[in-house]
Amino acid sequence: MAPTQRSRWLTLPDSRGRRRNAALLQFAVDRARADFDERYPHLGVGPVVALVAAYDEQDNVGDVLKVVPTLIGDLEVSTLVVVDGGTDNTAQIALDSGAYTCVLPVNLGQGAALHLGYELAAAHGARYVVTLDADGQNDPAEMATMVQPLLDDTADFVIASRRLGVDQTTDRFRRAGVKVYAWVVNSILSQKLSDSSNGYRAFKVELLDDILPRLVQNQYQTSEVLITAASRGWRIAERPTVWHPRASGVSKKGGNLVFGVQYARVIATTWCRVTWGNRRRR
Ligand SMILES: Nc1nc2c(ncn2[C@@H]2O[C@H](COP(=O)(O)OP(=O)(O)O)[C@@H](O)[C@H]2O)c(=O)[nH]1
Ligand SMILES: [Mg+2]
Repeated sequence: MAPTQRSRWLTLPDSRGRRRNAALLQFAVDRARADFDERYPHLGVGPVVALVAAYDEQDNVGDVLKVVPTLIGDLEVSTLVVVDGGTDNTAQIALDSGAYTCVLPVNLGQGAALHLGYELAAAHGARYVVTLDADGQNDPAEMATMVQPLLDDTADFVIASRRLGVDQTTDRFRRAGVKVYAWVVNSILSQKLSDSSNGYRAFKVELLDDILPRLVQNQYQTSEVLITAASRGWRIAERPTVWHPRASGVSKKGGNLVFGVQYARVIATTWCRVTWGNRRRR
C-alpha cells in the first residue's frame, strides 16, 4: 500500500492512531523481553545494576562498559544494556563486553528503553539501579558515590549534579538551561536541587516499583521521573559528579531549542498529572 502523503503537522492526533502506536510499542517491548528471557533463562542479577540505554552508540558504549565497577563495597554490580533499536553494532559490542543485553527491534526512545531496563532489573533481583549514558558523559567510576546515600538509607533516589561537581562541557545554552530548569523544578517540588535534568541517577528498586506504572514519556524522561518520585514522597538527594563531553557523536535529542521545548513540555504535563491525577501518597 502506498504511504499517505498527509503532512503530520496538519494531522490531528486521533485516539485510534494513539492506540495503534501504543500497541506497536508494546509489541516491540514484548518481543525484546521474550528474546531476553530466552537468552538468560535463569538470570539473577547482582544487588546493584548499572543500567545503560544505548542508541547507535557503537563508538562509545564499549569504553563505558569497560569501566563499570564489578563491586560496590561488597555488593556485586551487574550491567544491563538496553539497546534501543538503531542500525549500528551497539548490541554486539555490549554483548562482547559481557553485559546483559536486551535489544529492542526498533528505536522507541530513551524513556521507553529505560522503562524496560527498570522492569528487567527489578524482575531479576536488583535492589539498586543506577542509570548511565552510553556516550561517556557519566563516569561509571562514580557509581559508588551515587549509591552510598541509598546504602546509608538517607535517600531513595540520588541524582548527580554537574553544578556541584565539574561540568567539562562548553555549551553555554545547555548550562543556562540546566539552571533555569532546576529553578522551575525546585519551585514546583519545593526541593533544592542544582541539576534536575541529569540522567546519572541511582534508585532504590522499591521506588521504581512505585513510580513505573505512572511514567508515560518515551523519550525525555528525566524530569518525569524526578517529579513523579518527589510527588510520591520519596527522598531525593544529589551528589557532585563530573559531567564529561560526549565521547563521540552528537546528542540525538535534537538541538538546544527542541530539547528545551520538549523538556519544558514534560515538566508541565508531568506536573499537571501528579497534581490532578494522583494525589495518593505512600
Ligand atoms: N537521544 C536518544 N538517546 C537515546 C535513545 N534511546 C536511547 N538513548 C540513549 O540515551 C542516552 C542519552 O542520549 P543523548 O542523545 O546523549 O542525550 P543527552 O545526553 O541528553 O544530550 C544515550 O546513552 C543514548 O544512547 C533515543 O531514542 N534517543
Ligand atoms: Mg548524552
